[in-house]
Amino acid sequence: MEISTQDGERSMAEIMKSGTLEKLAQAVLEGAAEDAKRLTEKALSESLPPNTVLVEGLSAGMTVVGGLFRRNEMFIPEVLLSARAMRFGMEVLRPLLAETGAKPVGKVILGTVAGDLHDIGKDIVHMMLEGAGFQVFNLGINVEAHKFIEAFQEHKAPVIALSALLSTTMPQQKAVIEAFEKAGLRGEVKILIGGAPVTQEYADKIGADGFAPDAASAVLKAKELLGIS
Ligand code: B12
Repeated sequence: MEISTQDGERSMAEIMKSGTLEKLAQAVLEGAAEDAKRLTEKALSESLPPNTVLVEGLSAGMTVVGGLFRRNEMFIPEVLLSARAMRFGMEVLRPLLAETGAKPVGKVILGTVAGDLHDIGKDIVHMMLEGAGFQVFNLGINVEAHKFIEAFQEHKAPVIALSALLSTTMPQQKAVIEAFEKAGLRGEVKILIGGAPVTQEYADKIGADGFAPDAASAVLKAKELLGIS
């Protein structure tokens, strides 16, 4: 890593730590799952907060992957290897992010909508919510609208969080809202939506209660929707 003059202000320990995060991002980019796991553990052993390791290490790598995929410089098999590497690191972080929340502050039902198989961002939202003390019922990917209703009837979670990564599956977020309306349950839930192509404008348009652009703001939004400060 190149050290600029600005780095003169930082301690050697900090520079070494950021070096680990860079290597971790690189491991995700290269799809090196074992390295991603090892570097996640190393970053934690350097006392970096789990959240920093997630955002500045694992997610940073995946953001680069996103850009390369978009420009056709990286292809699906490689993207899947990166996703796997990210997951290896996430498994190390999961219990640590979960244990930072003292007692459950609320319940959230979370899922990727029908027709959509993307789950990396959703699972980060899951971890961050858990870390903030929420109990999360993660329904997985490709979840039909009626499954969200069934999960609500079972768990009585007041927040339904919907992930969509494709412009073709965004309308499924609307379909879930309509399904709650049809079931006469719309007034009992707050619907939070997200995913790379989703915007506040879209949330307003389909009558969702909230939108958040990333996992950290998803936590803030979920709290806001439940009136928790
Ligand atoms: C990884 C990936 C895949 C992997 C998914 C692996 C997995 N297990 O998830 C694979 C290879 C399977 C895949 C397949 C496809 N993909 Co894809 N994929 C991506 C890629 C490169 C990264 C997505 C990702 O994981 N990002 C990292 C995470 C951390 O970010 P995120 O998902 O945005 O999540 C954050 C926020 O959005 C938010 N968030 C997410 N969910 C939620 C939910 C709530 C409630 C809230 C509040 C917030 C929130 O918080 C997260 C964390 O901060 C994106 C490119 C991109 N830049 O997004 C394309 C992308 C999403 N894919 C795309 C396409 C076209 C496809 C395919 C159709 C390709 C094909 N021709 O087959 C298929 C569709 C499969 C399907 N039916 O779902 C397009 C979508 C274009 C569009 N607007 O519709 C993208 C944008 C790439 C592109 N530019 O072309 N893909």
